[in-house]
Amino acid sequence: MLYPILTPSRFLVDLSGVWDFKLDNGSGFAEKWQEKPLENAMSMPVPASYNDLKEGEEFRDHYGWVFYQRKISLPQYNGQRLMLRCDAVTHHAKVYLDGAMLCEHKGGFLPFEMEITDKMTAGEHLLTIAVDNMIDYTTLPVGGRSDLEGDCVGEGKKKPRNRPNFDFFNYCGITRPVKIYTTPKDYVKDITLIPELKGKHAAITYEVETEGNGSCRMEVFDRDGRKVAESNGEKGVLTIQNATLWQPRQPYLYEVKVTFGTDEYTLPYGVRTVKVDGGRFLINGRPFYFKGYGKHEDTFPHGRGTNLPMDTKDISLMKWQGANSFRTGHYPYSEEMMRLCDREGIVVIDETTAAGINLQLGGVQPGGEAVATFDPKNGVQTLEHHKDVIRDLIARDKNHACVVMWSIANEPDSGAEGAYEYFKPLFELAKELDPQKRPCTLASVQMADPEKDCSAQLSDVICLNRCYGWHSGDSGLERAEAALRRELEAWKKVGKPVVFTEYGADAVPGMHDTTPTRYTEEYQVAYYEMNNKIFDEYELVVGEQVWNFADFATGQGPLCLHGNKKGVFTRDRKPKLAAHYLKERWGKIPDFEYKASGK
Ligand code: GCB
Repeated sequence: MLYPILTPSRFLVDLSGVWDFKLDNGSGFAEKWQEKPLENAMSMPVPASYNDLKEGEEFRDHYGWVFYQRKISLPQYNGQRLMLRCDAVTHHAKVYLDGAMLCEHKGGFLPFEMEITDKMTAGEHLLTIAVDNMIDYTTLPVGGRSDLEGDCVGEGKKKPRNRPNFDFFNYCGITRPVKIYTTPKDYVKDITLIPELKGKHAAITYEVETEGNGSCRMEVFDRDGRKVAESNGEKGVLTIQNATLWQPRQPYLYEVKVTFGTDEYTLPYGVRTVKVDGGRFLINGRPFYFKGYGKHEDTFPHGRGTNLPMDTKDISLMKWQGANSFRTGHYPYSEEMMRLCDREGIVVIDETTAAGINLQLGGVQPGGEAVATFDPKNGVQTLEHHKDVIRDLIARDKNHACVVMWSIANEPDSGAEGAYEYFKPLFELAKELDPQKRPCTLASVQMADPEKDCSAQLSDVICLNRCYGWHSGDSGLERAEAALRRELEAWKKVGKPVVFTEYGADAVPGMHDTTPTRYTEEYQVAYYEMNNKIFDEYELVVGEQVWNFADFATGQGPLCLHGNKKGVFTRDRKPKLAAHYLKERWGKIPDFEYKASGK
């Protein structure tokens, strides 16, 4: 799926701005709110999560549908094709134009689009997007079953609410831009590029999907605008002599220009290869070491809404520390962020929305009884949707140089009965769909045992989310160290490279002590020192991604101090002590050859 851009043949209109907005108390569809201007509407910016933008619990923790609305009118586009595109609506959308439904979409973090060419006649039109934030056993991320768990609010009355089976606030709304773009009637629909290195040269196998009549021409330009390769036809190979490679923290992007009839589309493109070889993770044939973070799209008051200044700042902070990578915990990030990572040379592990496929964690069991995660009748019912998410994610991100691995899920119940059967087809699907055949993984949960965890068989790289010294009781760092060593010894037998995709300890900013104790900034540093010492002892560990880059919002709980405080930076991006510690450590670790032999 192509990112919408302005080109000599395509127009682009961004509908960001203040829209009308209303919480639905349950009567919105019955009263047909989509057919007329919303009465008593509030003002609401798009894009943004709505939750933190008005006051009160009723608003922040609203359960169910809300309506967004605005008027649109367009100049005539000379018979061009008109598309309406939503970059992300969390979690479920119904889109209406003048009261008629255009499209329905499930899943809150990937784009969807619809053709409106014949519908946008002259004059004003009413665009309504109804958005639902309900999560349950059928959605990704997974939530508790609200039908079974309505809260009692007195006199036997029940009030349903979301029960996230994950540790981040269930932000929702129109969180990324809504756009209208045009294309000629005969147009470029999709572009697929597969890079290969042949000595100093790059051979890019390409395929262009088109609609209508025309002939296809490909041209590649370097940074100085010099043409370095060209080809005709919808399939072929573009050869760049003496290619400059896209490297972590030393990115280089070519521009690939596709012309089809009168249509033109230009894609920034980095040439690099990725491969797992024995115990090593190779980028451009050299053993790479991941240094960086698990992140969230989480800022105040945007929630998960697009925040380009913060994305830019985050990458600047990572570079300041010598970090080279992050994982998109726990959903695909905005296309703007992915393009930024291409530009800035930040390596990305690209994760699906599959958080919470684990009924051993969290109070999501109906009536309190234990339910096995993959129990066909009572367990999660996410498989088909999970496949759709993988399809849409790869369709969106397949050409990004920054993406080096797909993470199929975060902390699923990967050792449970039925886990292998659930995940095998998903790994196979990702492999089949990805033209570059990137490695696939899942971020495995603390209690996963290498003997039972299906990621031992399915993942190309073992990704471990481990909190020895934090979640593992109060027995101190010394015992935690021994337990971590024991676990690594067990993974050694599997013979695959290991990346720690999460390890972290909460630290309340400003809380200090001479003896490192939990929640102090000193303990967070001591925790990282211990973990990193062990990582350095094991050649199979080819990366460390700290949890989390910054403090972030979560639901409420007795052990939760206004959100999760595992950030190395505060939520407004001020460094804790650990930020300086990691800067010093990562400053000494090269991107390549740190664990050269990978035993
Ligand atoms: C995890 C989860 C992450 C949590 C983290 C924590 O394992 O993957 O979403 O935020 O633990 O801090 O507890």
